[in-house]
Amino acid sequence: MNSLKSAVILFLLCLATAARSEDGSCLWLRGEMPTDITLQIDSTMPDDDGYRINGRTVTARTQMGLLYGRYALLRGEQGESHPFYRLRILNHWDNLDGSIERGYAGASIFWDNSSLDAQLIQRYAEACASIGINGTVLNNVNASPKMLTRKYIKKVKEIADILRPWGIKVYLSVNFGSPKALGELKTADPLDPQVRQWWQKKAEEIYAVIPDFGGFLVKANSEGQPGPFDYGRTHADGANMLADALKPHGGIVMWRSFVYGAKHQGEDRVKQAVSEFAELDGQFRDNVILQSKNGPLDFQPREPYAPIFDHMTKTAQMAELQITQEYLGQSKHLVYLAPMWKEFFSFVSPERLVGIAGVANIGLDTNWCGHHFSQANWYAFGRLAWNPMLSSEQIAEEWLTQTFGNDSNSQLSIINSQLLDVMLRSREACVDYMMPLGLHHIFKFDHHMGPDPGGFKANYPIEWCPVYYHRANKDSIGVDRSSTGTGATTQYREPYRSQYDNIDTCPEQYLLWFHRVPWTRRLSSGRTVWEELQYHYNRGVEEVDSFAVIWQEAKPFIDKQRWQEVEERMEFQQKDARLWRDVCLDYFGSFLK
Ligand code: BDP
Repeated sequence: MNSLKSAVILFLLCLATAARSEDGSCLWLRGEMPTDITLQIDSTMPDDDGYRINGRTVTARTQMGLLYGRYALLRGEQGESHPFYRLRILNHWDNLDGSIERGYAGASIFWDNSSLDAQLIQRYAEACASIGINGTVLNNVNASPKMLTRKYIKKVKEIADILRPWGIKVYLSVNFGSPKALGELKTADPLDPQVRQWWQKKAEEIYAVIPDFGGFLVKANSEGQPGPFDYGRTHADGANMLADALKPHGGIVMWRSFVYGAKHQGEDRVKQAVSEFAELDGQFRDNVILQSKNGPLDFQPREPYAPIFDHMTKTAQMAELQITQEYLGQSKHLVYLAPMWKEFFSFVSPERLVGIAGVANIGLDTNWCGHHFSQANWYAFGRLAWNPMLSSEQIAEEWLTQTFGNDSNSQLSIINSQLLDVMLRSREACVDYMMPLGLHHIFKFDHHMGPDPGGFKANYPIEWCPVYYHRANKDSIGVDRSSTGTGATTQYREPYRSQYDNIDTCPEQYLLWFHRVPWTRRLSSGRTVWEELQYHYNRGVEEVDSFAVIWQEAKPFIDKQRWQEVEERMEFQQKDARLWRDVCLDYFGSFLK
């Protein structure tokens, strides 16, 4: 009864919001709270912003717990809940000129030359708080040194002041070379006393205006960014220097393991994080967290888990997930990402991590995320960061109800269950029409939208060229990463090491990732590798076609504007899936003629 009532309240609330914003979109749980809820503080509860809901009474130890609990009540939750992770952080790859690296939903909500849109940032904060997100990195990991100048620190303070009531701490990405790049010192060597002092002073300057500042995120010695290697130092030297500067203020350093092309240039790219970091385990300060992408390459539609998570047993670790769909159709494809993230958690136990970061898909577009269904990925990220045990299905159901409404007796609930099915199948469909059987990184150069399996540019690093990732010829396809090949399988823990190493036991979804396979080899279906590729590419296209049929059926139940906007993208996705299939099958098929 209560949950039904909440759902109805929620729906009305969403409609009201939609009308107000004239964009037809409901950003879950935005707007006024119902007034018939009783709130109680209970100082005996664990100190972690959790809550207990009993009927219409919310009990928590902290004000934030009460806020989270009220949102949970609106979702129809009952009982007690505590956040699994202390750090639930969005990473915005926003540049100071307002552009967003890998952003597909308009310009930055934080940065451009005009003054802050405080109302907009507050709405963002509410949406984040409603799903438990409690931190945000405000700028791109490819960080401008200017971020640390007085002008921008002042702006960060303004943003922090707006986010604070919603329990959201701000963090900044920093450029490791800042003291030198800003012309203040001649070096950025982490062991140089002047450099260490520069960072201490910088930390003091920040904390003087933002006392609850969260800390720094760092991309160092990767893709051309400066770092400790520039001075013959290690990642630990670099991270510890920043950690020491932040420590007196309670700040943390999130140091990224997404590195390649520096110290281990020439080595199989998927091995380089372990090569660079494993030997440093145990050398990091206790306020350093190593932040690693879920897979060892780069946010592909499907990757095996990143083995770095197995290697760092004495170092705190966070997973970095990509909410923005750089490699999964950007803002044009309906792809629900929770199943991909749950797949990751099935290999890397949530207990191994101290937090989760998600590369945001948020911009100035009226619907925030470009594609209405991409909002579901922002939502799912927050919900999984709160509780990684939630199922993809439950999260999608919650999102659908809050977005399109719910009435258990109506046609709408039938449509919602069909849309749920679409969402749950969408990631596998994307893998099928883009890169099945362990294929990876065969995207067009630079912008990564669309297929280019034959891509090669002599003036580009080889690990940016699609041909490097499948190495197809007339006999075989795939990369031999077994113990007799590049040895990437040896970085995995058992039983995966043996399983992936052997072509007969390697799961077919990773086959071409770990093995070089003759086109004529028969797979479990009885089909050859070539036939199996065709089967998957065709299945992906058929799946998207079936999603489009369901979307047509949903038309009477969805407001006109949102239906139309999704419809346009759905048509594009159908065409794009065909393009992927046709280009890839033409290209790979050409080796077999
Ligand atoms: C890749 C993106 C690039 C990012 C990089 C990173 O293409 O824009 O800067 O990852 O994570 O996925 O640092």
